[in-house]
Amino acid sequence: MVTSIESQLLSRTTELRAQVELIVNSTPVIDVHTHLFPPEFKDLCLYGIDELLTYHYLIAETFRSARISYDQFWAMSKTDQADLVWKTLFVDNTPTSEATQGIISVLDVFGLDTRATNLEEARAFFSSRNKAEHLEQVFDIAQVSGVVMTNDPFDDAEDQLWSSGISVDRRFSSSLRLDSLVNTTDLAVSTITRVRAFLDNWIQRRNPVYIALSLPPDFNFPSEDARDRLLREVILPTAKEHRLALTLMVGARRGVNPQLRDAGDALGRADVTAIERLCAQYPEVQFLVTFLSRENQHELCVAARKFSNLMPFGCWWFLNNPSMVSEITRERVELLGQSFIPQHSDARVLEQLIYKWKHARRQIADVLYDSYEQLLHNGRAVTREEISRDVSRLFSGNFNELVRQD
Ligand code: FIX
Ligand code: ZN
Repeated sequence: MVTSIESQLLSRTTELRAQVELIVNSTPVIDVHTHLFPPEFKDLCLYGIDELLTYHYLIAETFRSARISYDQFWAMSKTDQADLVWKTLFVDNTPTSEATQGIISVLDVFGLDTRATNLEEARAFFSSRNKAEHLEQVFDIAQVSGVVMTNDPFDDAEDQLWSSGISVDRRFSSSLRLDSLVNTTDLAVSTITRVRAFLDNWIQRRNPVYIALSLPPDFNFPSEDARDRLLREVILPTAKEHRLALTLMVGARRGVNPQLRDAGDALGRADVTAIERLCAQYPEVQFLVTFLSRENQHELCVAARKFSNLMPFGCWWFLNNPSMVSEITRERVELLGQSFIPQHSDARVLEQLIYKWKHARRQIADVLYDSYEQLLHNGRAVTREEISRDVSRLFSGNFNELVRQD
């Protein structure tokens, strides 16, 4: 039976909202940047309440309210640290920050007491879980079809695991993260040749979906430094030769407070024109780019309008808060339509997939609804199929097209 297009048009706002929410919540997403590892990676695969509570976002927040020195905190065991985080942020205070609300979302989804005075019940629950079944359930709840890992080719622990012949869960794709290479300064010509051969070999064996690099706010291109040489002589030629996209994450100021360890990084406003010059000089390379500073977001959208090899992605780290996700996603929809990747989770602990995607989907659904509602007001209604097509493009289509290696 052929139904006329008129009968499929969502011209009532209540029905439109219901359909947008349904589609956004049920469309599988590819998580394009995480720090997750599959169970085959043993201790590198983090899950459970103690790992969740000792996430560096929560450690930074704990130091703002607990009276404890850095040395005292780092001398504690992981379970004692988790107890302190729970008491400080969830018992003595109300968990209103995004990172604390994330813990509440995770406990709630598993039917655990979100007002508990200690972690007994949560610990018993997570330790009773079968790892493989737990992973299935988390991916299912989060509606995540695949995640991209962050793989350091110079990390011995990781290398030993790869080399032990494990077969990696197909939902976990690898990415070649080159921060540790860029932080070295020894750049003899022989080193460049050796590094290129080493990376070619790694790529052949590990089959990454892209090459990635995080950069400080003062990143410039071109420039007279060792990083520029590595980019021109190693990273860009490798990306070109293997037809791999280059993911650039710009604006992290590392180690602003080293006492906080992983929680000690901050951000700074960067220069988007450096990315414009890269995109112009290397039109055959696809660039996936995210900036850490709120102040760079609008400029990134405008740059993406000028270069079709530039794909903005994610609301990274300090921007992964509902107010920022809403603002940035609105800006992107208004300037780029559906030609961007709205979010990545940056999850380090498995169950974070649940809250990071639940919270992101809520903001994305709101933004999309408002945009379709405006379209309706301006004279055009959309259909369910059109909403599905748009959400699939945002959640997986844009990424799949970019990393296609044919
Ligand atoms: O450089 C990165 O990939 C960052 O995402 C991390 O280094 C950071 O610690 C983080 O987890 C942010 O969410
Ligand atoms: Zn990350």
